[in-house]
Amino acid sequence: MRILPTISGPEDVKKLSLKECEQLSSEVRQCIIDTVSQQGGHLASNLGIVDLTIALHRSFDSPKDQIVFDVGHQVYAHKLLTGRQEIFKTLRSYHGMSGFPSRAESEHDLFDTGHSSTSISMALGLARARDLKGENHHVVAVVGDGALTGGECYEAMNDAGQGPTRLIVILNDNEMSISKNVGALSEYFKKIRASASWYGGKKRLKARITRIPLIGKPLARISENIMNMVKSVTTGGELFEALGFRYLGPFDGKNIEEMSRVFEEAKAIPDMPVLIHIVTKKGYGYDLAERQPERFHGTAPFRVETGLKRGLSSSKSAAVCAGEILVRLATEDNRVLAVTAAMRSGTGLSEFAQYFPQRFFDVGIAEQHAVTLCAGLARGGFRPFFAVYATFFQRAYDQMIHDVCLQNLPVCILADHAGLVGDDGKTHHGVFVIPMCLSMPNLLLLAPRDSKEMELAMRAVLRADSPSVIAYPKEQIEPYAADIEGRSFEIGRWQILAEGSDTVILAVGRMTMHAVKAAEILDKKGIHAAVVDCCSLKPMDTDLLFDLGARGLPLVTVEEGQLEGGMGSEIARLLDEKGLPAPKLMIGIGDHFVTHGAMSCLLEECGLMPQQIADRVTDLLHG
Ligand SMILES: Cc1ncc(C[n+]2csc(CCOP(=O)(O)OP(=O)(O)O)c2C)c(N)n1
Repeated sequence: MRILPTISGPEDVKKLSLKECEQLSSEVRQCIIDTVSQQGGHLASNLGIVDLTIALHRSFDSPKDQIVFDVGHQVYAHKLLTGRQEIFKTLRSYHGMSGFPSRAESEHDLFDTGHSSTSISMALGLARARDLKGENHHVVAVVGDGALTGGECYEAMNDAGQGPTRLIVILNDNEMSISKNVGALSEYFKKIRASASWYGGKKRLKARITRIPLIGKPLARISENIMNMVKSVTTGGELFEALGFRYLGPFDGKNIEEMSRVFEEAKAIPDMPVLIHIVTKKGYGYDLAERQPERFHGTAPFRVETGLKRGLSSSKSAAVCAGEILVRLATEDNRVLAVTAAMRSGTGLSEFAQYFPQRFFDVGIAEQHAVTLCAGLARGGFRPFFAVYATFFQRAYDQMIHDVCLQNLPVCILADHAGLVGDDGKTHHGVFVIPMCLSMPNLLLLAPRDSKEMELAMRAVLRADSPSVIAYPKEQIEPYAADIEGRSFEIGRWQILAEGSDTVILAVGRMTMHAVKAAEILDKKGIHAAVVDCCSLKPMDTDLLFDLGARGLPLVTVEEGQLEGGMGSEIARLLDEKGLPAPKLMIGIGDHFVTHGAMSCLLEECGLMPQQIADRVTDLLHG
């Protein structure tokens, strides 16, 4: 009989025998494989954490006990065990289940998360709140070894180590971030894990002693006590002990019984934080994901038998284009360096890393450090390009202002995944990058509309001696608009993509293509709209803007980002300063967070599809 369908909440997990838990574990894994192969999603991390999740729900009493998962991409088993089996098949689809923790979905999800390295701070806050209220439940943070490369974890541990707050941190160590984990800490964990091989030896020795007739069993008990005493001396964890934590581990993340026992032990430790080191295997239970954990970290729908993606896309992502361009630039100019914060392949830098290993730096999940490192590299005479998803770049707001722009250093941020990103949803949309950057003095902010413009933009910033951000979307940006007569990309110059006598649509990035299509729709209705590509957002092309403003045609702005403080607002401010009328219509994302789902659904929801733009322009002119 299948066990998973009988689990409607953690209380049902607690009723299971150990053997039944093991059966549940393989059913959960199968369900995750089946669903992710249909829907896409984070596979390898979720497979690796199934047994640990079952052990957590056996020992802790969620939602009374509070469990916070770091990042939140690995909560599929948690969702399946906390009453969400029915909606699991809708994973990451529009109006379906989120791929990340979601407060709206369940009382078992404490925060809506998607960014890394926040769980220990969140859990410490919950634990202190508990103590202030005189409550006594447990608070648990589950954090990966990748997430533990993020500095915020150490700020939190340093604080927690002051005691006397009771807090349990579980280190889910699978040796992987998205790719192989990097840095001195990953070496440290390697040493601790190596000492864990001692456990295998210990188990074998115990089995052998137990088999000795008559005295075997008591002898095994005595020797285990001695071995346990040795354990705390030999297994490391000094780093965490120095931070004021009690360190327990490492333990086998496939052994539900052992983990349950350790969790019970940890629950009994009073008035201090405890770190439990669990060793798991990314991709566990699906051979292809075990062998290629990076490929299956996050995946599009795929065929289970072969691992091949369903529906191959022939076009290159913008990230791959950026990576290829960077290789070309690095070949021509040996000052060019590439930096990533644990997103080597995601940001298209794998090729660069192969060709120029000395000029490539993976700093771990440390966007703040990455930006300031770039400041140092630029100050030292180099031209660093930091390729980062726009949403994670938000982390480095102050570093960008204080360490880069204030120093006026030639650091270039390649802000990938700018705009909506689709099924990862609200934690991942890169819709704040324009408002975030428009106010930074000395900064160049460029948003090329396609791969051809992207190369021109990257070459332009290399020639300029300034801080810069080049923003581009997640998906492909194949050239689509014909060359503008003899005109090459220029910082501070916009490009007229279509002429028109009734209105002017000022658009940026991917929205320029939507504006061109909207203009075609309008044309059929007898409305002639000019379309301008505002590819240089800082500085803006004020000559052209004021000229257009002075013509008296109604202006419309279209951007795939927050309207507050965005391109339209800035254009309105500039026009107002000049005594010219503000745009009549500003299209973009309102003052809310956008959900997850297929990109087309989200663009539609935000009113950013060509037909919707055309309809609103029609209403403006004829309404
Ligand atoms: C601030 C931030 N930067 C980058 C990412 C992208 N990212 C998502 S998961 C991940 C790796 C996490 O590794 P780990 O914590 O070890 O978890 P695992 O997937 O190995 O279980 C990265 C880099 C992110 N979510 N947040």
